Amino acid sequence: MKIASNLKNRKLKEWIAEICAWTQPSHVHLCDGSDEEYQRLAHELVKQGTFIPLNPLKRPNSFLARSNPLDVARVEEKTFICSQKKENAGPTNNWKDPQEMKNTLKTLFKGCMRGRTLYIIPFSMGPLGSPFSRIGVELSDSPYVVCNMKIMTRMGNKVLDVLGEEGTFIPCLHSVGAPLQPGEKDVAWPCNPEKTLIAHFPEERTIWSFGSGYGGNALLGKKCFALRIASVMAKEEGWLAEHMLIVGITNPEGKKKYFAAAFPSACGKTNLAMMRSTLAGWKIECVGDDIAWIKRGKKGRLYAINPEYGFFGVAPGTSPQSNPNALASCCKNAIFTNVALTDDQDVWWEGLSDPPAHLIDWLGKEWTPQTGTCAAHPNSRFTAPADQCPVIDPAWQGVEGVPLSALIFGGRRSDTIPLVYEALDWVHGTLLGCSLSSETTAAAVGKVGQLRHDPFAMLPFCGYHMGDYFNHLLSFAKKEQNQLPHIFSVNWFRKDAHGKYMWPGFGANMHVIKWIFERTEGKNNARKTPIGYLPKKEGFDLSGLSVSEKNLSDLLHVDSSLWQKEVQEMKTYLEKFGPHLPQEIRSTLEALKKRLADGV
Ligand code: O2Y
Ligand code: MN
Repeated sequence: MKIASNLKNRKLKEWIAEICAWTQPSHVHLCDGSDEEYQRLAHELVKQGTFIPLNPLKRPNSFLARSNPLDVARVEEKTFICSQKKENAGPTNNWKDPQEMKNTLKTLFKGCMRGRTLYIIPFSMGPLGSPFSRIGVELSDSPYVVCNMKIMTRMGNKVLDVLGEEGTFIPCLHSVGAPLQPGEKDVAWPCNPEKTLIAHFPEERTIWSFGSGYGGNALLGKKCFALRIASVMAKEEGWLAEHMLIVGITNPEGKKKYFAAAFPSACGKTNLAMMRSTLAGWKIECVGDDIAWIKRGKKGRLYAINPEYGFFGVAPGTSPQSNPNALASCCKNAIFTNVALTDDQDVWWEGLSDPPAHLIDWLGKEWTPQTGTCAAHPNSRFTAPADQCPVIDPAWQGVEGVPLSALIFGGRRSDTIPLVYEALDWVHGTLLGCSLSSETTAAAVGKVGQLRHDPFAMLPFCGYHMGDYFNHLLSFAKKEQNQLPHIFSVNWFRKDAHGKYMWPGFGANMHVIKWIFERTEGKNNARKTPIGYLPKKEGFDLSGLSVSEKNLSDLLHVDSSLWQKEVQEMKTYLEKFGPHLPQEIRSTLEALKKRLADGV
């Protein structure tokens, strides 16, 4: 088969030839990343029944896709880290021997693209020309993936130019796992849920994904590359690949600082990334909503980029009240997956507005409010270009990254964890990240309200032993400690004795951000407690909020007996990392226990 002549990279040509021979696609297409190419593919997807064009007067150049109901989310139980040694994957990852996994995958991939086109998708994670950026090439038989990758990454010819003849790239192989027999009619969402496998080979730095066309399983630049493989590269090369949003905060005097924040799912991460501030004079702008690549820069400061180019946001719950900027981001040039379709060919999901009288639901069935089911799938998504976000930060594409003044860890906790507090130092801050946990919501599988540990919100995304990852974070304290960002914990989800939220959340979170901003300025607005620095009540701005003094006291109270239980819970959890748990984390936890017992 003839492969495009403008492919100059020797390794890439060899790899493509090998994969074509194995998977036997009917056609090969090298993606140039142009708008014309996107339109052509979108048109084909409409003909195929994968895309439904939306009303151009309401939602220009936008499409709805409905997936197979068995292919609706990332599948952690089918996601593997295939390191040479099992120990290197650690207790939080599924592991398979790399040779064994390759053998399984080779069988699955043999002839799997028959009757389909293999798309060559060169992409850059990070702005082209940035020292942070890394190149990947995804070979996929899904045109839906190509269209999403065009929005989510910098993609096409310009990437091949940077790659040149000898540049290195991360090979990412993807197939929906549904070859077509001659004359066989395709389905709208080809996939192979029984045989789905998402495999990462950290030593080889390759990704193989089979059987799913959905989100994190198929858009391999995102979770597979920018977190799992990048976390391994980051450890070896001395940087960090984090599951963090990045925001720029400007105070009324015009001083700007950047913060990065990690939250487990269902904690309002995208809402914070694009928050509309309700605090007069304070502005918040979005650099990224999901992933941060962080490196030491000038004078030992940490600088961050968002390696992505778009948002793959969860739709349900996104509304003019909760996140008007997310809605504006997907007002045009967007792809919606598994949301409901209105009678005037627009999109709808739970929480957007009052339910319309009639819809077509995510399964393509007639729906009315009496139907009694969700019209949109709880994990339905919008894919939207980041530069359509009204509050996108002017520096979001800067090649040097933005300097970080604070790292924030937040979970959904109805008790114990105060609204906000600051760690004593980097090592103590690392302990906050290690012990991050959140209560499960209806959006997740399993029981509602159960505590799920999710260290650094990286549980499904760390490509190596989590204990070694803790150690890697600690290694940053060894140099130029005074330049490191301050570390904070936040909790917007505290409930009172009647089960009512004590903090209004959303735009009001800017009051917490203001306190954090001022802490990083060295303002004396905190009191030292056994768990860290908490706001002095008089140092916390409640202006314009209807939060009672009593609620504020409770939100900022450290309950010693609850905290002693919390420490025990942390200890039990962290022991699962065995000898990989850094001694400094153990001793920092012991010191916390002692401070709680002593009350100082
Ligand atoms: O289910 C999926 O494939 C999407 S998962 C996702 C998408 C965007 C941002 N974050 C996540 C996540 O699981 O953390
Ligand atoms: Mn995420």
